[in-house]
Amino acid sequence: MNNNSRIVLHLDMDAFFAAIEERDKPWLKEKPIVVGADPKDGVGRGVVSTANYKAREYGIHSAQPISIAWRLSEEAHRKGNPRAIFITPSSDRYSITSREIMDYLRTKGTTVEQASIDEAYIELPGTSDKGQGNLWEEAEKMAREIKKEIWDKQKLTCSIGIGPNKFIAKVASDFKKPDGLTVVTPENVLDFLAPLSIKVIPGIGPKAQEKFSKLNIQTIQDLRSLSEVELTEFFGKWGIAMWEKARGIDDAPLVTEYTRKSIGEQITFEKDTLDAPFLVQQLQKLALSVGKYAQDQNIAFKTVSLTVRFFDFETKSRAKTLSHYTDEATMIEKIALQLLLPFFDARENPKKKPIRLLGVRIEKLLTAQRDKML
Ligand code: TTP
Ligand code: MG
Repeated sequence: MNNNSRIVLHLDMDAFFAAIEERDKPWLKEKPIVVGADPKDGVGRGVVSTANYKAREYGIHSAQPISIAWRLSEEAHRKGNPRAIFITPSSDRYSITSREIMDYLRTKGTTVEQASIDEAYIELPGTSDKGQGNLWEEAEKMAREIKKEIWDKQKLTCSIGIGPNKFIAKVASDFKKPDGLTVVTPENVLDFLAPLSIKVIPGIGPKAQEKFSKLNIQTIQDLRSLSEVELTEFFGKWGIAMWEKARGIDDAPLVTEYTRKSIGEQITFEKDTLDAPFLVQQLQKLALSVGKYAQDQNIAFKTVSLTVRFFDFETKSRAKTLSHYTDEATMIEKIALQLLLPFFDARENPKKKPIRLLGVRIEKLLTAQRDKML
């Protein structure tokens, strides 16, 4: 085994928002659960945030229009299954749980990267007198400990992947879900990847998949038939990264400082509207929520931006950048309101078009180093 290989662990919580709901509300136990916008008996707007694994059996998934999720649940019901239970997200509880889990993980390793609300990478020191073989066993033991601790403390399950880099670790954590643990040692990397869909490679979305499918390339094994030069011709600079990923090569380091570029939230209304008091109130809610998230994460910002989508889907974004960073949540509301006002008159909305969606976002973020614990 290669003695210089890294050991990276990737953890991703299972059906995160839905699992928290199931844990906190005993009457939801073992039921199909969908967290997302209110379906309003099938005419609701907005999307699914997530669904638990029972609801996924109905074909329901993240980012799907909530009206479709509703239809799938009704369809399942007609076939004799229980209807899915639809729940509006309560983000406070999710961020508290996330924070507790992340803080716990920071006690397990010196290098921890929080990659989203429910996923993190941990890099283990890669060399030891005990030799690499032992280190991989230790990593697996640690993963079991983490899973047990998260279950004992939070009554939630997660899936963990262990590999020689971030890419392999992430693919491995997704390999067996829920409650999975997959270890891919350096000598198994090529075999592990070979049969998987090229979709697992970051950057290969539906468009690239379509391109590849014309070349009869579906799996990573298939992808290996293309040379670096061919891939570069097809995909420009992405080509080399794809060639490398197909062979399990990834040098990306963990980003231990929280490096998100922006934080935002948006809301789609039941009815398109230009009712000023209502829109102002909705904007305040969004600003408050973004501000709270930023505060929870110790993030300061310089820019606040507002997105307005009209009933006909024309979308305008307006932003204001301050001269200094601030972590004052009230600034978000203040600036967002300033940006919204011209939409009530001819400056931004001469035809008085009703509004379908509002979004508030903070950008140019400054993050406190949160990895200094232990
Ligand atoms: P994911 O980890 O992508 O999904 P998950 O944890 O619900 O399920 P899995 O077992 O497949 O990991 O996202 C974490 C949370 O982020 C998810 O619970 C809800 C939220 N989320 C959204 O709000 N919208 C989205 O489109 C996605 C993908 C996630
Ligand atoms: Mg998850």
